[in-house]
Parts: sequence; C-alpha cells; structure tokens
Amino acid sequence: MSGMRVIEAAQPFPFAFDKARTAVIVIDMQRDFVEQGGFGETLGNDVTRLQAIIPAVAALIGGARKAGVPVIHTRECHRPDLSDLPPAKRDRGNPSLRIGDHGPMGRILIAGEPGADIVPALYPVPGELVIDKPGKGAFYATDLSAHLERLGVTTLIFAGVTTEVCVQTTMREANDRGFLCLLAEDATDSYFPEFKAAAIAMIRAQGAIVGWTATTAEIVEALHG
Ligand code: C5J
Repeated sequence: MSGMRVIEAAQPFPFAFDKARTAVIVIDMQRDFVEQGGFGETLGNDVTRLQAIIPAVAALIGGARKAGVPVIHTRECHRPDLSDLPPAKRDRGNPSLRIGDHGPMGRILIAGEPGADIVPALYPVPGELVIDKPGKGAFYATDLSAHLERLGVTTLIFAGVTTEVCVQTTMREANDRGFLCLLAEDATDSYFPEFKAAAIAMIRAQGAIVGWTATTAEIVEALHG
C-alpha cells in the first residue's frame, strides 16, 4: 500500500508526504523549559504557557507511534564540564541562574540532571532516539543527519518548544538540508504568543518558504488514513 498522504487543510497549501519516509521530531519538551525552577523560568518567563501544549504533543506522539512513524526527541543541554557551552551563550543576558548553576531540578540545562530531562507525560519509550544538542538547532553538533539518513526519512513533522527559537531554528536547518517540514501548530508554543504567531507566519510565507503547518488532529488523521 502506498505511503503517500495529503493534508488538504495544511497551510499555506495542501501538504503531500510519504508516511513511510516520515519522522516526528519533538523539540526540547524538557522540565527545564516547561516546569517551575528551570532554565525558562530563570530567564523570567511564564512557563505555564508551555505546559498547556503537553496534551497536543502527547496526541501527536501517540498517533505517530500507532502509525509506526519514528518519534525523535531532542534535549538542549550541555556536558557537565561545560566544554560544549560557549561563554557567549553562558554569559548572555541576566538570568537568576546561568546554565551549569545548581537549581531546584539539578544543574541548569546539564545532561543527566533531572531538569534537562523530558517531562514525564512525553517520556520516550525504549528504542526512540533522543538527541542531546548544545545549540538551538538539532542538526548543529549532533548526529541527527546520520540517523535520518539511516531511517530513510525525507519528511519531518515538528512539535515542541519554543516555536521561534529551537523549533524554528531546527526547521530552517532541516529545510536547507532538503527535508519537507511540517509544524504541528497546536503542539508548539512560545513564552511570547506574538512570537509564536510571527514564527508560524514566517514559516508559511512566500509559498511555504520554511515549511507547512497543520493541526495535530489533521496530522494524526493523515498518519492513520
Ligand atoms: C530556548 C528552546 N528558548 N528550546 N530553547 O532557549 O527553544
């Protein structure tokens, strides 16, 4: 049976993709961004906005698993010795705790610490790829490209946080590498609603210059169609 699917309601125009060559990539649904006391909150953000998308992300993950589509998770985090943390990143801004400092969920954004891990409701199941990344984009300084090549993936469906930072950066990296990119618009969010809206508009503009968007329900229906 053909794996070709079309989401007619996708924006800015229908999105055609091969389910057999698709993966879902869930960006940085980590406690440090979503829960109180983590990196997001140390930067002065209201993290409750991001908590609200957990059910939609869970629905997308569940739909992908049921359809046999690989789910890849990313985590923005650094080595405990900070050797992959440029001073320009660590010293940026005026957070109450910097990356590597000790917070209520362990050292902020450090691999292996509770805060850097994925929220329990969206936890990877055994066998799912988890990519730790030191940057905003998931292709920079990771082996994501090699994994996607091995899996034969040509289409990526995106979810996660934050829309205009790590999600959009990774979509742009993927778009430049020749992947078809679709964003689940209700399974992503930003600390700033206006930035989410602007990122979605930028992605869709100029004939899907970065990619397409659709709702989680539309995507899950297409995966099961
Ligand atoms: C940020 C991310 N916003 N995952 N990271 O620093 O978007």
